[in-house]
Amino acid sequence: MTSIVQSARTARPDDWWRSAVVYQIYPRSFADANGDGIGDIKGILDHLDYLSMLGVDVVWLSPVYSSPQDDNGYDISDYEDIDPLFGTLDDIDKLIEELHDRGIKLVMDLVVNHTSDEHAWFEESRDPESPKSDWYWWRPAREGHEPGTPGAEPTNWGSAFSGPAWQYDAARGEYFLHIFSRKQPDLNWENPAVRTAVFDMMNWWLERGVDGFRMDVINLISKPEVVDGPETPGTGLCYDLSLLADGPRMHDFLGEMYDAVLKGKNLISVGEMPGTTLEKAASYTDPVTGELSMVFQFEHVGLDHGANRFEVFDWPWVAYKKNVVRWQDGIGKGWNSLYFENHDQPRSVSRMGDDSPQFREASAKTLATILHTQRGTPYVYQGEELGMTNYPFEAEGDFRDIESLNYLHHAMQLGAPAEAVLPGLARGSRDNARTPMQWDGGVNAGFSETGPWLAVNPNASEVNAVDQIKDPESVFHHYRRLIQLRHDEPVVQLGDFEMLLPDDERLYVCTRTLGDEQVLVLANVSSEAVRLPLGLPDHGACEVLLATHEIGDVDVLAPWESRIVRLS
Ligand code: TEU
Ligand code: CA
Repeated sequence: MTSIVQSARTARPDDWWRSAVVYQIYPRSFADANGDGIGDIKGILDHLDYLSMLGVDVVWLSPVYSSPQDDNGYDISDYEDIDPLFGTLDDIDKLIEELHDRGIKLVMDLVVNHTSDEHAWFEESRDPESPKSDWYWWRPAREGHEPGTPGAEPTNWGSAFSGPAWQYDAARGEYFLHIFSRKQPDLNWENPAVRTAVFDMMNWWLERGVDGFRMDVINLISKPEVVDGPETPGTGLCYDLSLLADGPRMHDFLGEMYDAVLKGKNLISVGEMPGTTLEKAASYTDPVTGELSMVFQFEHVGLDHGANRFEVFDWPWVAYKKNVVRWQDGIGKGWNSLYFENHDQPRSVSRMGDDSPQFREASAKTLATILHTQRGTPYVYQGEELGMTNYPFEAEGDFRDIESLNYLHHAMQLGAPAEAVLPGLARGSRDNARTPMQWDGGVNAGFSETGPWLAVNPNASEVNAVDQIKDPESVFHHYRRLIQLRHDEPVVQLGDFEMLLPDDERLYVCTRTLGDEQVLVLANVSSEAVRLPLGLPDHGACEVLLATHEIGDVDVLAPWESRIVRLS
């Protein structure tokens, strides 16, 4: 259903973000200025010149708001204050100012599918007589069941963090919905007062000077009918998050948000949308009727998963290439975000590349070449620009993430021995992305004076920012050049995408075309040398825009070699 407001919308002129590159900071792991082992805003302030050198246009800052830190800040107890762990409102004002002085914009994380259970709104809501009694998803026990007993949950919905998605609240005598942890109750967006409160808060941040929002699981704000879903085999629960996604009122809610907050302000807005479809993503980002600049979709990051993210297979390149084509073509007039990494994904060089000492650098560069020559807005996650790798996790005590630990404990309750679960956890855990940023080869990798909250990767002496800044051939400088290329070349920003050799398992080859301009991307995604097949566009005498290796034989790509050449 298209509302009147939406159909009255005109194309946005404010689409500067089509040529931008975004850098994500996960503050807990970026830099610790006060020596408590946890990253903070002052730590970010100490490294702004690093971001300038890299050349990024926007910083997306993961949550720094008041929070009990059950999910590292994605459980917010006050949207309009900063957690003392990270600093103060003065610190954030300073960050906005100093970023702006360098021509960098700041995007805040907006986590409004749920709050913390320690948010005043939730505490009030637990009282059925309070004006906020309907601000969350309260439901009575399943009919014929004693409230609070096993199986009495209103539906069989499973939480993304294992176990039922309903928690019994003895004070209220009812259950509340939490798609994530039980300390993250879902807000009831059906209630107009909830929407107004969220929009007011967003405008409060815009008045403080921020330039946009990254919207956490925003396609979960409109829920489907509250009824049982199909059981995920062997679990007794329905764990399919996509069944809860993209509910019927998404366009109403986002349309209201657009009108109340986003419209006409030159902002960047990106909706994180697990389980969304290509068609939906295109509609959310349509330049005329859509509500958002772009989305994070999840199809490509699920390609190497079995039953869940802790069952990980080798990276399926042919399937990935097919998926790239599907999204590059299918998003149409809409717009996509380009990412391999963020704070929820394992490190790409370990997952898709070859993180052995011999090929780590080349594969990190080539993965970057592949991502940064697609159409869309590229995101760089802290440390990705250094080719940081997964951590060699072994024991339960090595992990910190609630998702990993809940999964392990839940599997053990169901009878699995820890040894059977830990290898999958090591490969799939979000903690791989959350080890401290490797600034230098010294104590705690230059992240902190103190032992950090999550161990530093033992390879910090070989993989760190200080060394890479000095080395013009480093992964860092490759990223810097790719970012420069996006800024300089309209064909990289906007050109049409064509995949060549779609069925080749070792080569990733594509062209981008804009008017008379055309570039060719050649990449070897294997750890063996590969001879290029006949029939590719003639490129031997063309201008090389960026290459990972000294070019010897133009028709042979060394392991993980990639080149970007100008065909026209
Ligand atoms: O993540 C949502 C999400 O669906 C996943 O990427 C998530 O990591 C989950 O593990 C699925 O397996 C967002 C945030 O990025 C994440 O850090 C939060 O934990 C989550 O929402 C809840 O706010
Ligand atoms: Ca600190």
